[in-house]
Amino acid sequence: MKILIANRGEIAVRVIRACRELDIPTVAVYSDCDRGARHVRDADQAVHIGPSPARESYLRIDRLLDAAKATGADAVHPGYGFLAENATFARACTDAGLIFVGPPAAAITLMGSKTGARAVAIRAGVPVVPGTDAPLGPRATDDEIAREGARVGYPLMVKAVAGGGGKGMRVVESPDALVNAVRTARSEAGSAFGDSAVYFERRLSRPRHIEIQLLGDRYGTIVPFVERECSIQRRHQKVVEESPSLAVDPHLRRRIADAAASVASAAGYTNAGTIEFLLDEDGSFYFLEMNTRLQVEHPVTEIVTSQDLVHWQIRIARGERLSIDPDQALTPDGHAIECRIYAEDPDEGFMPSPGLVRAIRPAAGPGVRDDGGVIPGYTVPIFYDSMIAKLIAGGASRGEAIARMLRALREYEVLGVRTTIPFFLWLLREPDFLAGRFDTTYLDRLLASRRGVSFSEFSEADEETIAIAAALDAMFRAFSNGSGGSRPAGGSAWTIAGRQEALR
Ligand code: MV4
Repeated sequence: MKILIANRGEIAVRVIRACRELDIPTVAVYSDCDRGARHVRDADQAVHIGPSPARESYLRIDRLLDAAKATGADAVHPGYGFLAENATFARACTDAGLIFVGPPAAAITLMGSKTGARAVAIRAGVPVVPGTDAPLGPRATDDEIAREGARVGYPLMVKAVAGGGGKGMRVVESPDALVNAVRTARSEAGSAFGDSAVYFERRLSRPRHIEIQLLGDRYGTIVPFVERECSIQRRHQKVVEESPSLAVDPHLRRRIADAAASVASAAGYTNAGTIEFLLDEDGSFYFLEMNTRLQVEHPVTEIVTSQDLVHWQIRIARGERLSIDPDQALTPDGHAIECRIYAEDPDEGFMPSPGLVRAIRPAAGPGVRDDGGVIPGYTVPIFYDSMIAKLIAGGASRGEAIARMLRALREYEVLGVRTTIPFFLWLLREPDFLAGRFDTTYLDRLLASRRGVSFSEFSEADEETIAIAAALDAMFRAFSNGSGGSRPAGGSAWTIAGRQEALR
């Protein structure tokens, strides 16, 4: 076997690591701006596939297949994003005689339609959020739309059939706003997915996002794992994930896992996939959608189950049988948490902060895993998602995992670009987060309530910075007349740290 990784960044590095462990040679692909990227260096071979825009490189099925042919690769790992959930790509790989390290194209197509996926769940006897069973016809009259809305009930959500991840979603509070919401949702879905079909679901007010990772082999065995909780999201982007969830006890865990396995079986699913659920305040859970790929947050599951999901993806693709104890897969050993580190400036509304990474020192030490994708000297491009690393911490308890994460976040150094590390240093000390009192609306509400307060105040200065701050502070004191000038009392964390240092 020889695997071409049709992706870039941290996930390409993650897959290369698994291949190394299995003694499988790897082929990286890269665009113009990724010539000096870490995944290109780490792979055994690398093939240039085009200009920086993804449409002209990482999304070019023809160039990826040519690269596989040219290097003698006989398998393709899609990673996540890009072509990972593109059934045309999966089929093109198998048609070219390549092993696609992922689910069958038919399963991608089936679950890619959100109404199709709902129908599979209903057929499997799994609860779905009350809603419409078929997409709303493109020529549905205003009367028909209103009748369907009344049947579902308010508040409701208009969702894109081809959507997922919150794109093209609209909340409708009352009947008079429905026809307009349908119109805008349709046009948004049309331009985002090339499919303007929409459907309705009753809106749950404060659900938690619980998902079940699973593996399926080619012999009909499905193994569901301990849940992940991904309720900490900003504008439909996950920022913190953990496993297990504080809201799930062993009995509920088994019920959700059984439901997930039933949906996967009914879809004829194989390889790694994830079933998303909404968990309501009253403890009821509802199927939401299925992700037919390896997910960004897969490491938290690996930590609490001691399984390597990428190893299993490859072994399943090679035709091996799953040999995981199902009870062990559902029994978390400790607790794990993941923070997604982005090259974004949290003090500027999470604006992307691309540019040259002058230095990077990842965190390490007990219970810490760095899934990084960037080396010093690399320029974080403007063309793709700006995640530069995932930091995962594990421990015997949630408290231990969080303490290790806070320690690791303080240890992590990135020079040259702004990162979301200061934001996490703040969030992971919030009382409601620490107590597990949150749902999918938590982070956006919390951020709205603290407008303007700098996150940098919460990142502790390192020794050198403290020394510089102390020296500057001593200088200000020496040259001031004792009134403290116009500087306010209190001040930034640096000022306080400097003052403490000077007082020693
Ligand atoms: C919902 C919902 C409430 N009720 N559906 C957002 C992303 C997409 N995958 C589904 N989403 C939601 N669907 C119903 N019927 C609330 C959300 C939602 C959400 C879900 C998971 C994680 C974060 C979220 C943030 C806002 C809304």
